[in-house]
Parts: sequence; structure tokens; C-alpha cells
Amino acid sequence: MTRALDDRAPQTVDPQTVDPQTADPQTVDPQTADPQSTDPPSAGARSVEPLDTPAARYRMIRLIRGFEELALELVRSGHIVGGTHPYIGQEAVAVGVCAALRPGDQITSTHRGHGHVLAKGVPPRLLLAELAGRVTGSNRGRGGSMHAADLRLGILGANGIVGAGVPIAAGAAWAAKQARADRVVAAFFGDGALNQGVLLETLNLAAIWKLPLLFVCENNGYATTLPAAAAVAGSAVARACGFGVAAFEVDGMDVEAVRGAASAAAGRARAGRGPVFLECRTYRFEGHHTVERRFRLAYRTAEEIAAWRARDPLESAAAALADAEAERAAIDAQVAAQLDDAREFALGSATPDPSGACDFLYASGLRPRAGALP
Ligand SMILES: Cc1ncc(C[n+]2csc(CCOP(=O)(O)OP(=O)(O)O)c2C)c(N)n1
Ligand SMILES: [Mg+2]
Repeated sequence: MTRALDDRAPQTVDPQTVDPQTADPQTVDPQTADPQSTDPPSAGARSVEPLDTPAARYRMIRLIRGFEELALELVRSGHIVGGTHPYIGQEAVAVGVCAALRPGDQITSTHRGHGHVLAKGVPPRLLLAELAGRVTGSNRGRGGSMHAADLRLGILGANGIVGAGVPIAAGAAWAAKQARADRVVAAFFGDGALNQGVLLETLNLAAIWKLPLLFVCENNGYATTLPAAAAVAGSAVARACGFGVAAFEVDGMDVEAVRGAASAAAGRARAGRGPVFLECRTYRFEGHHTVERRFRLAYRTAEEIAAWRARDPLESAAAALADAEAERAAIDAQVAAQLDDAREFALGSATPDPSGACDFLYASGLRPRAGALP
């Protein structure tokens, strides 16, 4: 279900403007071994698979689910130090939004970012190595779970600060607009960011400047243990509408609903008609953080969790497969093999040499815009 709260938006958006079918796979070359480069390291060329069919979207949801289950296991075994924020239950949001984006589009992510990073194209072996702090990780093992980024894939970074990715996305959208680039930017953030001043400031600027920006609120009902119902006055979409930003509520457990809404939103933004706000209603099946597993926190009832689990986005995506059982079994087997490979690759990789702890703190040279500086 997608409900329009701004009547200027849905009827006038042509979803065909953004057709994920036309988004060609993007191949990124392996990086050269420049030790001063701040680009992520290479473990082979990256072929980004388009999320342009129900099977591809099921596959990506299955991959994110399996990746997160593997990460949980590796936290328990001590191979991933410090814990992570599992995205299990919310996969349809990352996959639905990224299915509506083109390879050249950009995203900013959150502390719960593995799903966004995988759906935008980072191979699971590189992300898992990053979580395990290995030199082969997507950011040489120096970023970890909350700082994974890949500028060449348009991933401007996961982010440990609630709401902080949103103004970064606005800056990228402003740059796209100045360059007249046919590019949109999606900013993922949680309901916990709704009361951050920076979100409201960014909504204002994005509206005034008509930025090609998608505000993607993943409302999973809680910020850590604080229910959104007890923290967020009014409604999220009404707040966006207050800034003149077209805003929609979307079923965040249904990948096709998210993709439809995000395609229309991206089409509108690409056509120069300004930002769109999507409130994706979703739920995290696991605790806020892997550490939560050690405590018995009573902020959610078993009934509430069961009710949301009954709407598992993995199952609804599977139901959309043409030849459901056989196709699902084949995809599940491929994903299992991919995750076995990721585990072997990550745990078989070296940890960074402590003597290089100060490498990459600064960029290796100014790259001024043409004509800006001698
Ligand atoms: C500015 C800021 N305040 C507080 C925190 C601590 N913190 C980390 S995650 C989190 C909850 C975020 O909730 P939400 O945005 O709804 O995302 P979710 O965890 O539900 O995915 C908080 C308060 C932080 N990282 N940054
Ligand atoms: Mg939340």
C-alpha cells in the first residue's frame, strides 16, 4: 500500500521515467594498488547486478538475510569485534529503493547499513571482510560495519551518527544539480532521525533548492528501545509536507511497493521537480544491536514481533517468483555458496599491519575543480 499525502505527487509522476529495466549492470574496474589512495581495495572487478526482476530482488533479499545471519554468527564467535546492527526484517526497503536507482545514482546510509551497501553493489565478500577488519575489506578493514563506503558505486557511506547521512546526501544532490547530471540521491535514515534538527534543516533546503533527493525514512517503530509512538509528535509525512515536500507512506515489508514508490519518486526528482519523502513502515526482527542479545529487554512484546514476522519480506518476495519452489531453491543454493565464499575470503584475509595505522587519514592531494585553483 502506498498512500499519497501530497496530492501533487502521485498522479503526475510517470514511473516510466525511471525504469530499472534500463539500468545496465555496472562494471567497476579493480583499483590500482596506490597505498595513498582513499579508494577501497580491489578483490576483482565488481559486476553490479541490476535488481530488475522479482527473482533478482528475491535473490538480494535472501543475500542480505543470509549475510546478516552470518554476521551474527561471526560476532558470537568473536571474528567480528564490537558487534553490528542487524538489518533482518527491513530488507525490502534497501532492495526496493536500490531497484529504483541507476548505477550512477548515490546513497547515504546509517548505522544499520549492510543491506543498503549490498543492494547498491558491494560484493558480500568485501563487506564481510570489512566487518571482520581485514585488509581485503571494502575499506581496507578500517571502517567496519558503520563506515562502509564505496564512492565508485555511489555509496557515500554508512554513518554512526543518527541523521548525519542526510545532509551529506543533500550536498551530493546539490552537486548533481549544479553539474546538470542526470543523477538522484537517496538518503536512508531511521525514525530516530525524525527529531534531529539536521533532518528538518535539510528538508527545508532540499525543498527550497528543488534537489533531486529521496528522503527514505525506515520507520521500524523504535529508536534503540524508545517507541516512535512515544517520541515522534504528529506524523513523519506531515512534517515533510510542512516543508512542501511530496510525501508518501509505503509498506516497507513489500519490496514491490517500495520499488514502485521509489521509482515514481526518483522519476519526479530526475525531472527537476524536487525531493520526495518516503516513510517506509517496517520492523527489525532482531535486537537494536547484537549486544542486545545478551540482555532480556522487555520493550517489545512477543506478540508484536510475531505479527511482523508473519509479514516477512523474504516470503512475500518469494511468492512473486514465477516457478516459486524450484526457482527459490536454486537461488537459495547460489546465495549459500556466495556466503560460504565470503566467509572463507574474509576469515582467510590478513588484518592490517599496525605500522600503517596512520595511513589514509588524509587525502593524497588536492583535486581542485577545473579553473578553481592553479
Ligand atoms: C546523534 C546521535 N544520537 C544518538 C546516537 C545513539 N544511537 C545510535 S542508534 C540510535 C537509535 C536510532 O534509531 P533509528 O534512527 O530509528 O534507527 P534504527 O536503529 O531503528 O534502525 C541511537 C539513539 C547516535 N548514534 N547519534
Ligand atoms: Mg528506528
